[in-house]
Amino acid sequence: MSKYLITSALPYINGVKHLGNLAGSLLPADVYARFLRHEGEEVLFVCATDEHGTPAELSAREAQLSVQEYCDAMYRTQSSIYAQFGLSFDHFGRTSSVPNRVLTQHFYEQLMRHGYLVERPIRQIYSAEDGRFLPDRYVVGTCPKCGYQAARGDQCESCTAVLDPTDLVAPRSAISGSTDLEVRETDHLFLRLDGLAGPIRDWVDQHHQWSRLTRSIALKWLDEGLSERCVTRDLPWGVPVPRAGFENKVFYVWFDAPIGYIGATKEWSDQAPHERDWRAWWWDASDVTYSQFMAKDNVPFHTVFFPGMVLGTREPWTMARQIKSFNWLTYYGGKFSTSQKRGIFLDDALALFPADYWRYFLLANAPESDDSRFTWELFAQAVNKDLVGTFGNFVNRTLKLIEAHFGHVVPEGGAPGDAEQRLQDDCQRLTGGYREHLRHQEFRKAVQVLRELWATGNVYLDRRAPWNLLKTQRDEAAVILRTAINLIAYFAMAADPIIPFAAGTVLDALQVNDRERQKWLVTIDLESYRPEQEFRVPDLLFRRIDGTEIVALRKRFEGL
Ligand code: B3M
Ligand code: ZN
Repeated sequence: MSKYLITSALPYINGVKHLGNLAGSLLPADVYARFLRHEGEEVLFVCATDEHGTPAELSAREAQLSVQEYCDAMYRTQSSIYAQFGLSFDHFGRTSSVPNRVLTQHFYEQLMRHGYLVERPIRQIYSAEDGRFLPDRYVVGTCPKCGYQAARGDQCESCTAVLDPTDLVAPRSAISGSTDLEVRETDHLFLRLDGLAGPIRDWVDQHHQWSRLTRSIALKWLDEGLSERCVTRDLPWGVPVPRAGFENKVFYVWFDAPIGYIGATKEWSDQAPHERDWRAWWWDASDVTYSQFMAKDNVPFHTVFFPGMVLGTREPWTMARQIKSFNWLTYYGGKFSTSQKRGIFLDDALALFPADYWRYFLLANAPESDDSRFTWELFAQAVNKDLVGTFGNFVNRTLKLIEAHFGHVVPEGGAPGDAEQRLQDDCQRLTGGYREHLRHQEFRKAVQVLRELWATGNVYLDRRAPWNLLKTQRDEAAVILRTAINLIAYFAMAADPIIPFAAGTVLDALQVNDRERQKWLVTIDLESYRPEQEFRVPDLLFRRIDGTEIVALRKRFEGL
């Protein structure tokens, strides 16, 4: 028996996230968690807001709040948005929590003890015009590796090279644009990644099941050779460094952020210490299978940097077995941009359409093997064709027909025939494939099969045309409709990981009880929802998005 630990990359606290963040980590992690729970596995799905670093500080300043107040408010906003999207976290924590501080300082002690942290003087960039040290990402310039001209001091967005600000050619302040930058010397701590390269590579080599994207990024980093990385910063906000002379410094945000996965689990366990044990998931836990979900720019930190930290402690922390990474979701082929107000933020998305519409589209078009495009036209097509036209239509026409001719109970009829047997076999085969894809975290393929499964319902109804038999062969019509209402229950159960709200509405209307729901899709039995069981006809599950609406949405979101 294995236990499944699932984490999504921790969203930054500095504002409401956009559809890309949902598509590239939070949502697929949720689908996987929901799927495994249905499969009867023991699952722990944790996430948190990533609250340290300069983006938090600067956003707070913009909002004219203290950093603490800003983070408190934004934590509430983000939590509520994720709940509205149906993200089924067992716990959604914060990297600024006490458990995370304690754990981060523990990692520091261990790494120090084994000689993987060293103190060195560094030359830091100070901007006279801004009156402050410039954190890495507020120094921009030309990437020394690929020549991209707007590379940030921590990472080049174009080639994903991880950088130090002093690596940049022609650096300037991202705040003021000033090139009047001066270098001052101060002591910082460095993680000896160079000394950890061997163990990290051994660990990477043990994971051939990673996708090509994840592996290639990890290997590229390792092949380029690892060097020491500075893990402290001259900032007031963050996890304090418990060391003489470091009173005004904190840990670098990427040092404490991944520890936040453990910190969030500890928060969860502290809420019910007699029932929950965070150590059972993280410490010497060989029965735990751990999957991480993230966008590709986070891969170096999860395949090299954080594993290096973990290996350097020489303690038995759980390490990821699967690292599922995603390419970009684009808005009409371009980058989602906060500053240019291009693209769709999650609060706007929820105000426009129900969460399931977004979930369905983003999973059907998950940027798995390549970037994928969001366009309103594609969005409307997915909603209109698949949700309204296939699933919604099948549910609606079946239940309406039964209601009109048999009332609100599953019709009684004769025995199922060959057509029903074939249908059952098809469903069994399709759900088998669907479960395989979800098990392998192949979300696009899973949705493709789900769509095929739904389509079998409409094909069956059209072929058997029960409406023609109601007068002359009422018994036969009853068998067909009884089979069809059973299909609805299966379709909804299958859909639950992808569109949980609509699935819940359907299962509630059919009064499918928890015991039935727990049977999930393992054996399809189109006779299990019995005659005489009562149902309600739910309101229309989905609504069409028409052409004029699309035009208006395009205009509203086209950006500056
Ligand atoms: N907050 C970056 C991001 O949102 C970062 C992820 C942390 S995962 C430990 O892309
Ligand atoms: Zn570059």
